[in-house]
Amino acid sequence: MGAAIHAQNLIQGGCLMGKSMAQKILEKHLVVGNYEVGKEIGIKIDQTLTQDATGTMAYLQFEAMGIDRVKTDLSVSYVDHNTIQVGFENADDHRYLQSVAAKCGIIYSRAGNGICHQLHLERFGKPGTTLLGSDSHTPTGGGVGQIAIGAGGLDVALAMGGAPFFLTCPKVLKINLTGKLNPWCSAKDVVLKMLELFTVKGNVGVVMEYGGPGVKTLSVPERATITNMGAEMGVTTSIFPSDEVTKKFLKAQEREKDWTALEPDADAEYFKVVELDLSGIVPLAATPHSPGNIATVKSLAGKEVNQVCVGSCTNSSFRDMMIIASLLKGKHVHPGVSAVMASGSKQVLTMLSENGALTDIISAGVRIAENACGFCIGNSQSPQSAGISVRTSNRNFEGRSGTKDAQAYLVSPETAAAAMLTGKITDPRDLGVAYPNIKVPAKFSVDDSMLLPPAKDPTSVKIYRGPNIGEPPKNDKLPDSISATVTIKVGDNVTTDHIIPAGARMKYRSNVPKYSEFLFEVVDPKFYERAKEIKGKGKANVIVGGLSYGQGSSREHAAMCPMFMGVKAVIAKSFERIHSANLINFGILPLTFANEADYEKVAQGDELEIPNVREILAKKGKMAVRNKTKNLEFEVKYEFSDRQVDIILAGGMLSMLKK
Ligand code: MIC
Ligand code: SF4
Repeated sequence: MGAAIHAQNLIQGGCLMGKSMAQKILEKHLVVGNYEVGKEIGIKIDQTLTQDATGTMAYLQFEAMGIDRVKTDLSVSYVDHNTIQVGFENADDHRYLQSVAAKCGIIYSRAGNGICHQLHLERFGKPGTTLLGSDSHTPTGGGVGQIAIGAGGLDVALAMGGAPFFLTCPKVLKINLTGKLNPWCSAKDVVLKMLELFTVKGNVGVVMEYGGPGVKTLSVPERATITNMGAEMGVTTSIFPSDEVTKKFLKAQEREKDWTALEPDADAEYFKVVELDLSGIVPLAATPHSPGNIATVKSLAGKEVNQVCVGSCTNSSFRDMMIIASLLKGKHVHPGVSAVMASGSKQVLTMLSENGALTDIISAGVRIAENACGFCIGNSQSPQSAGISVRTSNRNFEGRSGTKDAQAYLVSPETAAAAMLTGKITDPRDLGVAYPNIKVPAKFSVDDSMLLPPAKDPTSVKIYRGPNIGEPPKNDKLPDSISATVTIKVGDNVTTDHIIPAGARMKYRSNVPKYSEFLFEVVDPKFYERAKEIKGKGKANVIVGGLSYGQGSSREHAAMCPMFMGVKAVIAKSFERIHSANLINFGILPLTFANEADYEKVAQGDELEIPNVREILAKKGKMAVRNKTKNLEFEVKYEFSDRQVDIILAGGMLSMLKK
């Protein structure tokens, strides 16, 4: 035994071990640096995706770079978030997006076609390739064996221009799946189990690679549900092998030619292997207000439910919707429940309509929303005051549903259907009916008519700019020393939904001065006024945060709007990957307390000073923050590559590119 461990160490030390899937793809795409865990690497991006809420800024930034046509193999601009269109803003944004796509060589997916991640999986995702998307759930593509990563719009714009995407070379963790899911237990329960095991923080810089004999028991949409919600754990991405199941899926989508096999080497090296027995999974739920608060559905059974929403990029495949349809067939939604369905794509909705399942859903009394994000982002279907909403989506942050005191529970389609019928949280195994046997067709309904190809003659396209479209704001270069006031101090697990809300406010995404008025709205509605006053006095604003600051979405407005309000630094116990990259891109310093206990040494309203900050960064020296109000000093840490230091000194990526 001892000898075996020794031999294993020798092999690891001598780097004779085989490669994980992540390593294979990353190495193949490496353009800057070496594959060395923890070091910054630059990779070539094959495909990009944007959605309308992050896309307008991404394309404005792309335009500002002065590049005429995208340099990727494929770039797609989806319209799925802001489809409600109350007021002119969203429609104007969509016209802008359509025209810029036509001119710059991008495929445009029209509103109504579906949710970016579901659509990309169906129509474009290719095993072995890289995908960068301006949405945190881009890792859905890991379901077909892509290295699919979420990023801020500016990083996606750069990738469209042919620049490498920079990331910290990740540690690869293997999840060894064994067994097979029992009836009523689904992929959603698997990822909720993962969230119970790994929580929503502490997984930055990790790729989760799924393997083992259990993999072949999961379909591509089931795998995609799992990789989709990897985002909630804060990992760089999650990936499944590309196997016969993947081939079958691509064939059903008339894309068999896109298939290639992908698997790790038999002796692949992982920093950790975690065993997960699918047959031990039971129905689970994420309870308010975090996807990481996991409980068994059984333990919550009996709780009265006011609303049930099915859909979102996590659970809106044909099979997911068929589960709902089959369980509702011939029955009615409980009178206490408002039930809503938003299927993930036009393809899924068409197939439900063709096979009659849509009739079963409508007859049961479910409200049919369009194929879009809808309820998931809280721009529609806000629950009643203090209402309990059961959802198949991936995030239940406070206020995200559009109702501040609502309680959202995240569950599988099986558990959602049970709540629709009973009006209570119900373990679906207790419904007392047979588990539906869903036959997934060998051929899906393929119709790409809502995917508009770019113009053949780009010179003929005039870019449409309605009054909602502003200029992307730029920052000044970093001052020699920072003299600032702590405008707000927040606790652990502050999400980008807390920093800048989505929902009804999202229509201002293309108008940064207006959108900035809603910074920290759900936490402290006075933030904007204070920040404005401090900025007016010629001082900088500083934000103080706890652990895992900036969790959740990729929205770069959570950095861009603070930048616009004069925020120069965020000092936190730790940061999430995408948000920290966005802060750097917009010239804001993400600093961590060298000693976590120093978090207590700073309060809202304190006057801070970071002397000689430019000089320190240029030399990568030790940085101290002076708290003038409390007359004390504490050390802060940063880990910036030379490239990142240059970006920060210049006052952000756009200023640097200009220079
Ligand atoms: C989300 O689910 O939070 C969003 C809305 O899709 C965001 C993107 C955005 O804020 O536009 C995300 O996941 O990145
Ligand atoms: Fe849309 Fe919700 Fe998915 Fe974000 S998580 S892309 S809002 S469906």
